[in-house]
Amino acid sequence: MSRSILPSAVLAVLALALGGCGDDDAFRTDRPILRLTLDEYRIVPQRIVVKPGRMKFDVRNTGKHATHNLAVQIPEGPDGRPVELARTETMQPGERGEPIKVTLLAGREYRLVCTIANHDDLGQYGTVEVQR
Ligand SMILES: [Cu+2]
Repeated sequence: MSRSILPSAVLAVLALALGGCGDDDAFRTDRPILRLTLDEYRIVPQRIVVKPGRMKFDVRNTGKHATHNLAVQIPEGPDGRPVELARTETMQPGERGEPIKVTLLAGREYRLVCTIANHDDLGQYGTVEVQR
């Protein structure tokens, strides 16, 4: 059983290493809508820069075998723990969720994450930076 775990762990580490290189690879948009895809185990695009205001997150699970969702969080709330602002329903592979809307404030950086199982640990997270 542990044999099947190892290759995916190695792939997850490789994915993290690849995702970490290059600092100017953020997706930038002035529009109030973000179309994101979820798969095993990523949020695409992973780094996003937007303008302040009401943002619509239109999310699809393009993965092959796992369910996913998308939560928008403030990384550190008053008690130092993440605060969830909104979360999509759980999507089956190939499914598109009902879009969620969140008001994003200038100067903040929000965290995106799939809250299912250990998908966060496997690399399924991202950021939304809000610039004027
Ligand atoms: Cu997931």
